[in-house]
Amino acid sequence: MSFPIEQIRQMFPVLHQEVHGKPLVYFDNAATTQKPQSVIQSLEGYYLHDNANIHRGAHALADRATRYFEDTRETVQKFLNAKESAEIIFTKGTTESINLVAYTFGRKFIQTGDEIIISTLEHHSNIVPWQMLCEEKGAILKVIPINDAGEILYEEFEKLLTSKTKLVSVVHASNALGTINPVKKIIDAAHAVGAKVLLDGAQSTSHLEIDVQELDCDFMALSAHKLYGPTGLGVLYGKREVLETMPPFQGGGEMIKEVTFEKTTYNDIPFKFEAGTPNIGDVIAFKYAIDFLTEIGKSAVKAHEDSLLTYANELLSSVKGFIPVGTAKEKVSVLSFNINGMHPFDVGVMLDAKGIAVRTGHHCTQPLMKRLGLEGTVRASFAVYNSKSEIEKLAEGVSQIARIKNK
Ligand code: 7TS
Repeated sequence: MSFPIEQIRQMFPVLHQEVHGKPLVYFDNAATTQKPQSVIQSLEGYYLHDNANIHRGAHALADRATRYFEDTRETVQKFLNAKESAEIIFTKGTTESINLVAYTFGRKFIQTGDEIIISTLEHHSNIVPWQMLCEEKGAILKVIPINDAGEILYEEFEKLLTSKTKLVSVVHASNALGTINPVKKIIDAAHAVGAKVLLDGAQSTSHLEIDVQELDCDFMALSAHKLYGPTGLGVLYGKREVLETMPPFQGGGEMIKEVTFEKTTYNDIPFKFEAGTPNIGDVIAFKYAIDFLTEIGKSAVKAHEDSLLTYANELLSSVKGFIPVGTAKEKVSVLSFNINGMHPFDVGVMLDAKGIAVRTGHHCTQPLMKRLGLEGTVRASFAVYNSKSEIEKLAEGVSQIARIKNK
């Protein structure tokens, strides 16, 4: 069966508009994806009919809101193939999920002289929390190097592992280059020295089949807004046995069993990590985003996006002055590039004038850009609703822009 691209595009109202008098081509999906009608309708329906605070009300609306909220937790559990829904914690996003681990697991288990390993490919949100922790604790941050294609040097990673390694925190798929890391190998090697592993799944979860039990990662962080869901919402998956050893993140309502002025006892997971009223409406709507992806099927999504990436590479490689950045063998649908002699921002503005939305700059990966000797790149990132004709528009646009400089 051919991929039902037109049917899928119809589900995304925002795509059907003109920008600067040109039909919108949205290629900024690694920053955030657009939302299907079902997600938008769920948000509207929640505030029209169901709005109530959860977990503590005796009335019908509170009961309904709680049920829908917990339905999403179960949907996420199945989506990641976690063992139980208690291992799914709702956060504000990948950034908060990583910070939660740094503040709780990190503060408790990482001491002076201990080591944390990350990679050169990391987003700032998987660098800075660990630097802050290392500074506080006198721990050591080690970085896995990469080759010029943007792939980590696995043998170098093995050399960095020691009995002092307490945590390995790596990106599953790079936002700046698209590289898919060999995470299963990384996890197994880290476990062999007794280290825990956190995967930054911000970019992988919308493209790749995820099975946290098979991967055996201890934590996975993700953002709903990169998965066709609402902004300001994310998930931290953690193994029960690890989460149970961790102190709470924030103190407040919901995360307690009993409070007296002398002593407080904490709630069970996942509630121990969900202090205060959560983002109820967005959590409820997130279920529809996952259902949307699950119905199409991740393997069909990946095949479609791979074909877009291959087509884009094919068309753009014949453009004079086109310099691809990040040529790893295993990639998600991210195409980073530069045009010889042009600043990435200027290319982005010129593409925008043609209705084509891309991102330019360092993509919150400044150390990676430094390693590559670049100030930044132009990044086109493709999603399930993008089409081959949009890739042709990108290639045509880039070709026109490149001709100005590279005659
Ligand atoms: N990790 C990776 C790999 C990311 O791509 C991002 C966001 C984050 C963490 C942080 O996610 P947040 O939802 O908490 O902000 N990446 C991008 C990007 O590539 N362009 O804009 C945001």
